[in-house]
Amino acid sequence: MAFDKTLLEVKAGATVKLHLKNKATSAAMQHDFILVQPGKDNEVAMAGLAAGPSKDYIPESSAILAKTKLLKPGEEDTITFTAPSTPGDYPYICTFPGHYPMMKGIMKVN
Ligand SMILES: [Cu+2]
Repeated sequence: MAFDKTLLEVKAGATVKLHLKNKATSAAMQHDFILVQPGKDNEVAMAGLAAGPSKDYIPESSAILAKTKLLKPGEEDTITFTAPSTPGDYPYICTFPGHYPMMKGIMKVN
């Protein structure tokens, strides 16, 4: 249970195309990719838990910069977004319950 890439590097303001595929085989293993403002990973993970299954554990939050859908095993999603204009290390997480401690990475904006 992890992202296969835990470090992504992009240029500030660049158009980023991201493809996420859930390669899990267990039906209980659902995943998403949620890119957040620096320092907001824990807050967004907790808000995801509070949002619950009816929201696919994806909260409404101004700290979220980009997100995929919540994917069941075998499903995939491609998103296009504009990278932040401010350089820095932006965390991304999976907000499915119990995954956040292990499923996270950093998008380095240069
Ligand atoms: Cu996950």
